[in-house]
Amino acid sequence: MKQVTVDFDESLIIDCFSQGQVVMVDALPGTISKIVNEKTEIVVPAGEYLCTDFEVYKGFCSGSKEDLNQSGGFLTIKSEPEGSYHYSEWVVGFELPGNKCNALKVLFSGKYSTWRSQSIYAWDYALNTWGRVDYRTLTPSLNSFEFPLDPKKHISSEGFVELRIYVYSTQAFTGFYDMLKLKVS
Ligand SMILES: [Ca+2]
Repeated sequence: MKQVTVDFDESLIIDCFSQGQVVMVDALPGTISKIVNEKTEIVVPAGEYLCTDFEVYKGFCSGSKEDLNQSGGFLTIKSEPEGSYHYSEWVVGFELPGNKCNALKVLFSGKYSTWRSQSIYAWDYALNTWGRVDYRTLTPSLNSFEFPLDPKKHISSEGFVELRIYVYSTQAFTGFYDMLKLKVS
């Protein structure tokens, strides 16, 4: 909540009401005091952040979220057949101690039993939908890479970030996920 005093203007009052904000007329002629319900912006300290949870929607999983926290030890997901394709689909959640930063990146390291094209989506809190943020083919050797997210779209007002990892193929496969973190700078 923030109180500001602005020059009196009828259109401003109407506009404030239309946004669900509270407007109070001040005792001083020609001015009003406006109570604004501002979105609180909390800056996330620079550093690396580990996932808080994950959920597998398609595929057979072994391992835990701790496997994603550092190199060595894999979270593995074996694809699940459905119709004439094999799928793996899982969602990883992060909880940042804030909702604003200048630069946000995903750090990923993993491989597949055989070459597979992997899509990573991030939940877009502005559009309320998944948006694809990375697409590449991963090899059976460890693939380590990073890519940016948009802090304005991909962090909720409560500091949540969600990533969805999606792969499908005509042939069965297994994903070996070594590391999945966020980096804030
Ligand atoms: Ca690991």
